[in-house]
Amino acid sequence: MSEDFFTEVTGPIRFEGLGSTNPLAYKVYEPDRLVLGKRMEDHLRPGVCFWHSFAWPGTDMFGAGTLDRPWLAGTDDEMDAARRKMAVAFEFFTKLGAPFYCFHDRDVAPEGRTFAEFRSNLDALADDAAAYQERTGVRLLWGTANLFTNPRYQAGAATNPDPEVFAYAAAQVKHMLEVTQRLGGENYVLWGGREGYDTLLNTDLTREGDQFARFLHLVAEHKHRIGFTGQLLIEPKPMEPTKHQYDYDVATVLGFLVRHGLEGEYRANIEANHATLAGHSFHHEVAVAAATGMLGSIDANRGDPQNGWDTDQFPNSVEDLTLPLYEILRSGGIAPGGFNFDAKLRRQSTDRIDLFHAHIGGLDTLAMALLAAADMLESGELERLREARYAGWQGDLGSAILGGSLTLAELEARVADGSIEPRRASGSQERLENLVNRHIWAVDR
Ligand code: XLS
Ligand code: NI
Ligand code: NI
Repeated sequence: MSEDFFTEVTGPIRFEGLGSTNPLAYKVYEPDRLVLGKRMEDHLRPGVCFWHSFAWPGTDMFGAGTLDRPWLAGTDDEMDAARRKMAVAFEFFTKLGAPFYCFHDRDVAPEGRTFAEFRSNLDALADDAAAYQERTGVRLLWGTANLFTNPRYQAGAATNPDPEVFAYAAAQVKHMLEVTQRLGGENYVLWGGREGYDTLLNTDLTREGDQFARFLHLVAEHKHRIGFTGQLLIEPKPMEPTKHQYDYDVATVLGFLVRHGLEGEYRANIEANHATLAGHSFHHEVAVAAATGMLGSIDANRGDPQNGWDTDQFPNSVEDLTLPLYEILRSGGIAPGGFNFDAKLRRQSTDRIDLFHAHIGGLDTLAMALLAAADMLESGELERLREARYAGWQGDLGSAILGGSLTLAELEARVADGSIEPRRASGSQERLENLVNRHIWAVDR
């Protein structure tokens, strides 16, 4: 089934360069441009998310849907509506020129009355998706199961006080993992939607932690059993919808994995707005993941500095994205992850074409940040200065300490006899900040 919903856009969005005033052209994003020897598209691996763009009508907690999404309006035949939604989504992916997409089971398939019905709806729509992928070349960056919308999950999925809810969530994840595999998905994401608590008064933290670990073990075991070769990813978020979410941030997730013997099975899907909700910068979360082998994939978006919730806006700040991209390049790239636009239109952006403006802007911003980051990495300036700061550790004392050949008492003796006399060195933060800005300002667009 072909669709013609976005009639204002006829062909794929093209690169026209910074001189172009055409709002429907890329100014910086040029998929085939080589950056550090690799195509821009292969660096960024951008993906469109199904939920915000096609499964959300523009509701907020005070108002009804505002967006023009006719397939979401009540209909007698839910499968027809779901097929239309998928047709429009693939029309969008191809017109935008996005190589990837992501979805939750529930974004594409009507729930039906029973799990068996849901599963067969999902299978039918996955067959459609496979045909669209084949025809368009668009690939699945990741799949995931929605374990948070249905009221059954009000008290969590794996961490629910009721084991039957755990079982239900397990069934959903098993099936969606298999659908993801069938569609050639390169990753599978677990966002702990309601894995957390609203109040400690009714919460058994020890028990819920054990349940969660069991769930993650089951998923990893099933991945190996079916031979899924993609990455398993956990998406940290500190709060919302629950008051406190267990997967608070990258460091917390890593600690949990290590404590439960799950290290090596999961990496992180880092979302910019979740980082800021946790009181971190996006740069911090990416850097922690890169430093600990946890870098998996990115949910690209941004929050609003004045609002304390997950506003999921499209990224538009090169300053904010350059350093995260620098960390990513430095650690060898984001593949098999990518940059999924987990971002939604503002509720008043009601024209169909707004979806294009949003993604074009997001892609151009990412592309610009990539260029600045690549330029900075190529110059080697930051790396040299960082290394120089730790130069002392290359000497005898440093290697002896790290090699484990010096005891606390021996260190005391050396300090006491005056042979160790530390001198302070400047951290030169402002100089480094200027250096970063120079690369952003001078980048060859
Ligand atoms: C919500 C999350 C969600 C995940 C996928 O805040 O970002 O969209 O990415 O379940
Ligand atoms: Ni997300
Ligand atoms: Ni989010």
